[in-house]
Amino acid sequence: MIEKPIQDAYQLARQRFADQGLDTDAVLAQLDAIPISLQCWQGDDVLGFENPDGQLTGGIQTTGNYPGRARTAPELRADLELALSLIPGRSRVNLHAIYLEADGPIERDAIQPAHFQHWIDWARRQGLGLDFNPTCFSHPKSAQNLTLSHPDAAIRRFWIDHCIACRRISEHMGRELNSPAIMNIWIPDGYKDTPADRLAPRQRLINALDEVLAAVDGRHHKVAVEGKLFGIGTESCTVGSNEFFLAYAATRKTLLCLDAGHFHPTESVADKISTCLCFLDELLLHVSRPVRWDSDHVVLLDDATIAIAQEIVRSNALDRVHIGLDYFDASINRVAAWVIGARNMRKALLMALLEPRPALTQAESEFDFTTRLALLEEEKSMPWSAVWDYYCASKTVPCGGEWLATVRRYETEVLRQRTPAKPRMPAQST
Ligand code: RNT
Ligand code: ZN
Repeated sequence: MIEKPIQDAYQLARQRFADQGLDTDAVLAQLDAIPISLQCWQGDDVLGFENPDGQLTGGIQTTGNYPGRARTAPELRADLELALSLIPGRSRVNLHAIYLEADGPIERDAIQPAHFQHWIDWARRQGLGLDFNPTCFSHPKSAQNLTLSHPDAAIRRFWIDHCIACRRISEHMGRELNSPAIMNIWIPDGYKDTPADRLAPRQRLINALDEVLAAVDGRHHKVAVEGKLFGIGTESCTVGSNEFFLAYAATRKTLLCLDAGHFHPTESVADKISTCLCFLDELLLHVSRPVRWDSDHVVLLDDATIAIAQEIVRSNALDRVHIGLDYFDASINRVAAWVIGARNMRKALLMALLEPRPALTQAESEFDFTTRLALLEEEKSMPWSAVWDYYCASKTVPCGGEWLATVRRYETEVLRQRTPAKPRMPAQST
């Protein structure tokens, strides 16, 4: 039963949007069906369960020591369940290979679908799709920040075999859950200082990736590749640069992953979407928030996120652009971090779906840029938030900040009881 003030506000908003030719009921049905993939690694600071003493390496970093990091897969699933109950709409869960559940140590080139069976069973019960990624970092064999492009053929072989094992697992997940798993390959490969040879590592990377692609045929998973500007310790050269992977994806017909934190700070990631759609069938997004560097802060409802949503909708590409979140903040409640970022992404999509598109494109086609600007600015103060509240209420998810009380209760009852034997990160204020 939806409360009267929410109903009333929605009816008024519905009329305002109808006056612009928009059917908000239809928009909400469309919004609800857009999958957003939640990154499991926000829940445990990208540490995984492969090795209880494992450290995050590869030039990415989580900062903060907020209490309550998930230490086991059941804890992580419980935390995800709470987050999912506070996020309206269709979600997926994005895993990395280090989130396996095995009885003893198992090398990454030997992981099997069985190591992810609990995740698959859980996802089926929750009605979720899974995405799955090789973990080419946080491992002794990635200590030099070189994996698929490593000059040593044996190390390269190890990472190729890891990626092939991950393709089999992705394929299994997609088949089991009847929803293709997106398998994103991100590697940390690069050099801190100016390399003498930038070409050879890139050629090795092409050959390694080609082997990974040739090894498995699959209809139930899709391979994406993710480029990057730089990482900590690879400031001078990133082997898998954005140009490298754009060209690779276009020639090999894989998906390209655009991570919002992987470009120069003044570049618009949103603007890249339509260009990529001209040359690629499908894209993967890692929606994130870089603050001064690829810091992976929680996604805000800011201009950058709204622009990304607008570009997907304006390009009619909701079925070609897969939306995943990629941030990891250990300085705040980790469940709240998921909820805030995922709700913001979906709010941005709602705003984009509520644009008066025919009027905008007509103004543009008539070179009436005055009208175009006026419409775009007036759009910002249209009552989209009343539509959002009604949507949340209809999904029995809290409309506004009331969700925080639920997270706080869980923090007291569950998260703060998880005192780790020893902190995994340098102590910081909480
Ligand atoms: C790193 C990439 C990569 C990772 C995750 C854990 O810069 O963004 O996608 O963040 O896969
Ligand atoms: Zn990413």
